[in-house]
Formats: sequence, C-alpha cells, structure tokens
Amino acid sequence: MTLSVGVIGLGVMGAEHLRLLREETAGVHVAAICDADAERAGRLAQDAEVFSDPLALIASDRVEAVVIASPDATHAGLAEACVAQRKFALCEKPLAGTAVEALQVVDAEVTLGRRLIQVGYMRRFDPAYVEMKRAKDAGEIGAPVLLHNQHRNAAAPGWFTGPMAVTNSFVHEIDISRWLLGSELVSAVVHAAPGGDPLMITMETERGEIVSTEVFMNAHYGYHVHAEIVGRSGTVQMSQPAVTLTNSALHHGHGYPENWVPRFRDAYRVQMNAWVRSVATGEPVGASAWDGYVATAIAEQVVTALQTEGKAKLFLGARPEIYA
Ligand code: ISE
Repeated sequence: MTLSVGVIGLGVMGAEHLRLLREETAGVHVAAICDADAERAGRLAQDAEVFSDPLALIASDRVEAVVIASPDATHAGLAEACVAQRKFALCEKPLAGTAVEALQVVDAEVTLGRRLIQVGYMRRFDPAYVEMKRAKDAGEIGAPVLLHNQHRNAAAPGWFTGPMAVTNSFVHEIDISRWLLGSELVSAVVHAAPGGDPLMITMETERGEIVSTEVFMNAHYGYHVHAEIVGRSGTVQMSQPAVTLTNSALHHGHGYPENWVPRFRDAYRVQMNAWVRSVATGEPVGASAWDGYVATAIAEQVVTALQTEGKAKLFLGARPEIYA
C-alpha cells in the first residue's frame, strides 16, 4: 500500500520533508503540494497536484495524510482542519503560536477520541539523543540529577521575530528534556545577556532534576546542539555527530553545519519513515498534540517570565486520557 501525502509549505523544512518523502521514505507518494509562492510550488511539483489553498489540499480525496510545514502561526489551524477531515498529519514544531490554539488541537482530538497529529519534534528520533536516553533508562549513569542543553545557531533565521528564540528554538529543549528525563517541568528561571542573546534558562522537574539550557541565536561559528545528562554515578553526553575529521591549514578537527538540516538529517529521515509507518498501522509515534501543547505553553510562560520578574511556576493543566 502506498500512502498519498500532501505537503503544505515548501520553505527550508517543507522542501526537506518533500525531498525525504520522495527520496528516502518507503511506501509513500507525494500527491499534492501547496505553498504561498506559486512559482516555487510549480518548480517542485513533479507529478504532484499544486494547491494554492492549504484547506483544499487537506480536503482533497487524493490526499490521505498531510505534512504541515507552513509558518508557525498557521500550524494549529491546519492541524485542526486535518483532525476535522480525520486525516493524519505530521505537523512541524511548534504545534501552535499560542497555548490556547495548541489546546484547541488537543480538544479536537479528544472530541474525536483518537490521536491523528504528530508534532515534528524530530530530536526524539536522533541517534545521539536516542542513545543517551537508552543509557539513562538502563541505569548506566545512576539517577539523573542534571541535564545541560546547549542550543546555538550560527545566526537567527531571517524570519525570526519577537520572542522566537523561545517559541521556535527553545521549544525543542522543552520537548527533548521532558522526553529524555521522562518527567514534567515545574518551574523556570530566565536570564538574558545584554541585547537579549544568548538566553540562559534553568528549569526544575517534578522529581527535582535541574535542566540548564543556553539558547544562543547568533553564535556565529556554526550550528551546535549539545546535551549531557549528569547522573549520580556517571554522565552521558552526545559527541559531535560528525563523520569526518579534517587536518588542514594548521587545524585539526570537525566542522560545524550552518544550520539544523544537516545536523538532524538522520533524525528527520527516521521521523518521516516512522510517521508513514504509524499512519499505516494507526499506532501513533513521536510527540503528540499534548506534547506540542506542553512545549508551547511552557515557552509562552517563559516569555512572560522574561518580560517580567524572570521566574515562572509552570502550569499545564490535566493531561487527557488519550495521551496517557
Ligand atoms: C528551527 O526552526 C529549528 O527547528 C532548529 O532546530 C532550531 O535550532 C532553530 O533555532 C529553529 O529556528
């Protein structure tokens, strides 16, 4: 059986998802694409039907499942439209621009009584994070006490506005920290360097683990994400996932990618294949709409903290049964 997929949004991530679907994913065919830029959509169409209206793509009989990779603020509405059409969707992170909108997606699934939305928190499929979680879960480092995250971009993407360092970048750290530790975040303290970049955010989990995160949007030297879990009897950290070591011009070392696409290429590929299989089996994988809501809700509360007294007691509400 071949799954017919529609892709909405063909920017950096949408184009990469389209490439992955066509070149590196089994059991799938791209039946439709949609982008605000008609010329770009035409260039990438091949045999896919080109839509100018994302809601028409979602409603099309030719589309069985949808990849949503349009701008952040449009995610929730499109995810809700997929639920209304009873179609599975892989929705790029963040799930929504606001916690209220994210909860509307959760509510739509709860009303339907099933999960159709997977949020593209792809780090859950990254080999380095997967191995760190395995080592921690196997007890190889003892009980975790600290998690150190570093999230550095060479330069903030051109489309960044307002507090997107938190709502678009730091959301990854919220999701991966909950996933790695298997516990919920209950409080946060935020510091901003002069000029607002980098941010240093310290959170505490319900079990008292401390999660420290640096978010540096203009680190200049390259794209660099790193994590280390400190346990009572050892630590586990990712080594740079570089496959070569270069000796040249008096230097010895690994390079850094310019952005997240090369760094997380394996994660995106594994995520896409897992999503397509999950649509076929009906067994959800990856981050749920609830996980998407949690990341957006915490990000929103951290933004408020940043603009006020720098601290937040995090509030989420009760997790509905379908996400147990
Ligand atoms: C981007 O959207 C991502 O998802 C990257 O992983 C992150 O590092 C970057 O800051 C975001 O803008």
